[in-house]
Amino acid sequence: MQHNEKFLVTSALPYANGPLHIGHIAGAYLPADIFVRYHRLKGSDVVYICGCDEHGVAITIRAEQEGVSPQAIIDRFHELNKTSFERFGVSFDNYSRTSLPVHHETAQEFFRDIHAKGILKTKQEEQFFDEDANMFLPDRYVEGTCPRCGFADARGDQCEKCGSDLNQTELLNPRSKITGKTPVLRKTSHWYFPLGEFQDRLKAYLDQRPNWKENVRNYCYGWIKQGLQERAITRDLSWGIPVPVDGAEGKVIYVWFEAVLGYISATKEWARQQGQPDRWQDYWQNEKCKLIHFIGKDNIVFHAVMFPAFLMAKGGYALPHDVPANEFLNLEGQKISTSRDFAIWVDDYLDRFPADPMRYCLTAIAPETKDADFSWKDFQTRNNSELVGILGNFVNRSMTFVAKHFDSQVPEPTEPDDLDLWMLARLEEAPALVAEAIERYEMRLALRRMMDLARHANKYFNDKEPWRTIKTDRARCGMTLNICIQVSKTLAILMAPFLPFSAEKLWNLLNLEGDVHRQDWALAARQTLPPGHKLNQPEILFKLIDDKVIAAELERLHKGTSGGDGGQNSQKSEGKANLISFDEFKSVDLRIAKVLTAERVPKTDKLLRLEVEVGDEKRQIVAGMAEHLAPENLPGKSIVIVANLQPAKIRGLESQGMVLAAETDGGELSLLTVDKEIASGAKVR
Ligand code: B3M
Ligand code: ZN
Repeated sequence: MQHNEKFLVTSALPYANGPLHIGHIAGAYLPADIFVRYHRLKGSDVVYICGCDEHGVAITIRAEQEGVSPQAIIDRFHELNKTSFERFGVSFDNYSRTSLPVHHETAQEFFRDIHAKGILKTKQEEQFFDEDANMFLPDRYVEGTCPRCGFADARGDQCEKCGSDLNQTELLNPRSKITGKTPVLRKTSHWYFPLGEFQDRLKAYLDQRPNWKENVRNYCYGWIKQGLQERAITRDLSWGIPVPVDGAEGKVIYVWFEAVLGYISATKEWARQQGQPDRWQDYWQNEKCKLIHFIGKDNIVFHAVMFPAFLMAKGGYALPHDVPANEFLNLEGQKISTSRDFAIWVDDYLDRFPADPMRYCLTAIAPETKDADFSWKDFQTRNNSELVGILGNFVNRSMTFVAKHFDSQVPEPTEPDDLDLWMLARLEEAPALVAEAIERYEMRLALRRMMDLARHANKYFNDKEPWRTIKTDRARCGMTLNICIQVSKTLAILMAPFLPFSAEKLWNLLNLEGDVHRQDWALAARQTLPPGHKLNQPEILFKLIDDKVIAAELERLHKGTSGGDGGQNSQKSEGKANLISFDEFKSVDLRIAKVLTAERVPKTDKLLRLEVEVGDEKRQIVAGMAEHLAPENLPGKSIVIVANLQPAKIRGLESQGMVLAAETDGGELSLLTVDKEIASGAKVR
C-alpha cells in the first residue's frame, strides 16, 4: 500500500428538488464515504467534495407545482439533504451548492475560455415554443408520442418506455407541460460543444484506464463507437447561470455542462474555508492527484466522456483518475419511484433507526456490478444475525467476561498456543485484506472481510472455552481474553469506514484515547492494549429489530406514508423538517392577511392570484391552490401568510408572500385561518 497518496473524491451532486432516498446513498455516497474514511485512516491526503445541484428544469417544475420560487425549493432541499447526509455519517469535507457565486464564476470562466479558443460552435435550430407561456420549452417541458414505440407520454429528451434518446422535435402530437397546448416551432440559436472533435483523445484517455470498472468502460466505448455528437450547452431558460458571451441574452449554461464544474468550485470554497484560497489547485491542477468521481450509472457519460472533454478543452487540469459508477438499487422488488412516493427517504428512516444498520445493509447488497434489491426483511436479518449475532456478540461476550472475571482489566498475556497463533495470524492479515478490497471499490467484499475477522474471533472464543479455563487455568484464560480484547480494538478501526458511529462507541467502551477515525490503519492489528488497561462497562453495540417494526415499515412503504415527498406529499416531509433554533423561527415573519380578491391565473390549472390586505399594505400573492380552492369563496377570509419571503415571478406575476395551508389525509387543502376577528397585519407568534 502506498502512503501519502493524494485524492480528490466527489459524489454526484444531488438535485435540490427533493429529499434523498436509499437508492442515492447506495449508488454514489456510501461507497465514496467508505473509500474516504479508509484513506483518512491510511494517512492519505484526501478531500471529499459534494454539494447540491441547484439548476435544471426539475427545480423549476417543482417550484411551479408548489407555487413558490425556485430559490425557495433549493433552500429547502439544500438544508434537508445536507442534514440528512450528516446524520447518515457521510463525511464530506465540503458540501457546497451550485447557486453560489464561486460556482457561477467558475462555470462562466470555463465557458468564456473555451468560447474564446473558438472551440464552441453556434447553431440555429428549431425548438418548441409555448406561445401562451411565452417561453421556449426545454426537453422535460415537452411531452408527446414516441416516434419509436408509440408511447403517448414520452418526454422531450427520452422515452421512458423504450429508452430511446429523443430530440424533442421528433415527438408526435407534442404538448407543453406548462399549458397543455400544442407548441410551435421557433428558431433559436445555441452554443454547441463539439464532442466529436475530442473523440480520438477521449478514446486514448479511456484506453489508458484499463482498471476502470467493466460497466463504465463498456458504456463509454459504446458511446465512442456510435461516434460522439456535438451537444448544445446553452438553454433558453431564466433559472440557471447566464451565458457569459455577447448575444446570449435570456440564455443559461446547460446544467450538465456546469454541474460537473461544481466539484471544482466546491473545492475552491473548501480551500477558502481552510484559509488557503489557492490550495484547490493542488488537487485539480496536479497530475499527482487522483480525481475519483463516485456516481450512479445514469451519470456515466457526463463524468467519463463529457467532463474529461471539457477539462481537455479548458486545459491545465488533471483528468478524472477513476469513475467507479454503481448500478441501481431497487426496493422490495420494484423500482424506487419518487413520483409514487415509493422509496425509503433517508431523513424519515433516521427518525426511527440509527444510521449504521442501514449503512451495513446497503454496503452488503451494494449494486456494484448489477442492480440490487433492498428488502426490509433482509435488513432485519442482516442486523439481527450479522451485526447483533456476530460482531456485537463477539465484542459483548469478550468485554462482559473480562468485566466479570478480570475486573474489566486487560489480562496478562502468556505463551501463545496453536489456537492463539491461528487467531493472531487472522488478526495480522485482516487490515490488508480489507484495504485491498476498498482500494478496488469492492465494498461488499471489504465488509465481508471485516466481518470475517469477527467470525474467526467467535470461533476462537468458542474453541478456547474460557468459561472452562477460568476454573482450570486462569493464565491460559487470561491469554484468550487478552487476544479477544486486542481483536475488538482492531475491529473498531476496521469497521470505522463502514459503521462510523458503532466504531466510535466501541472505541469508547474500550476506554481508548483519541479518535477512532484518526488511527493508523497500518498499525490496526498491533496489540497495543497493555495488561491492566481498564475497560469501560460493556454495552451492546447493536439492537435486535423486532418483526413488528419491520411489518410497520412495510405498511408505511406500501401506503405511501413514508414521510416521503414525491411531489404529492411535500407537506408531510416538511412535517419532518429538522429542528430549528428559536432565532431561526423568529426570522420568519408570519402575518394575518385578509383576502380582498381571488381569481384563477389564466391558462394555468394550478394557480390562483390573490390580492390581500396586510395592515395598511396591499399585496399580490400567487398560490398553487386552484385545484383545491374555489376563488369565489376566498374574499373576506383571514389567512396566515409568510410576509418576508423574497418576491418571486411566477408566470409573469410577482408573488409577494406565501399562503400557509395544510393537507388533510384525503388530500384536501385547508387554509390556515383564525377563530377570532383579528385585524390584518397582526403578527403570528
Ligand atoms: N444532479 C443528479 C443525478 O442525475 C445530478 C448529478 C450531477 S453530478 C455533477 O443523479
Ligand atoms: Zn418509446
